[in-house]
Amino acid sequence: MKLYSYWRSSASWRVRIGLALKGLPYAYEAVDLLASQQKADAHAARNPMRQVPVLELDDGTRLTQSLAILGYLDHLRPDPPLYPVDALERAHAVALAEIVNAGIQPLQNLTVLGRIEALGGDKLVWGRDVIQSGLEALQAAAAPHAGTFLVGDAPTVADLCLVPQLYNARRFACDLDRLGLLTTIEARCAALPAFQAAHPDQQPDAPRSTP
Ligand SMILES: N[C@@H](CCC(=O)N[C@@H](CS)C(=O)NCC(=O)O)C(=O)O
Repeated sequence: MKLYSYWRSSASWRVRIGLALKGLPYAYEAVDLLASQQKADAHAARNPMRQVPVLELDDGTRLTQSLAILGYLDHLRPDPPLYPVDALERAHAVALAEIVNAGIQPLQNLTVLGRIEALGGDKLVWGRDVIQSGLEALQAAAAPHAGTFLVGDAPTVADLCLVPQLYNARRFACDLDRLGLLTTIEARCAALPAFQAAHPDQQPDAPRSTP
């Protein structure tokens, strides 16, 4: 398999965690979002939304949308499950994942921030506000179901969405003191090798710091 990814892309990061948790090997193909490589026709042929991630299977089939890709990985290798097997737990996990996937990340992606700026708005204030209010809603929604992780005692698709979104929250200077449940769970995720391997700084296209 080949993953088209960008080191700081939160949606790509979700898929990298899923691949690592399942121990699935893959080739990494960087798409430089800052150089607008996602806008090129070659990438539009992979994903008409001109976004990463794209997971290309060995037979050339291309999968897009991180949550759909994670669902595919669960069928390919069910253990450990990213989507809980129990129907209610699954619904809770998907609801939390969608708060990030549909309710936060699309409001602060590169294209939207560029439009805010072009319209004369302050993209950093906008980004901070939508991430802050979204994560506060996520925390309130998670509280009744949380165990060691967001839903129960093993990482689910919800945690795979949480960790990259908190990274973005720091970049936008959100107030994390109000998000204690989320940052506690983030720390538990960060202790796991799969989450460490998927971190942006570990990716081949991450800028190398000069000695
Ligand atoms: N819902 C999509 C979101 C994909 C997405 O927004 N990707 C961002 C990076 S995290 C992107 O490629 N942005 C490029 C752009 O905005 O031009 C998914 O989960 O895969």
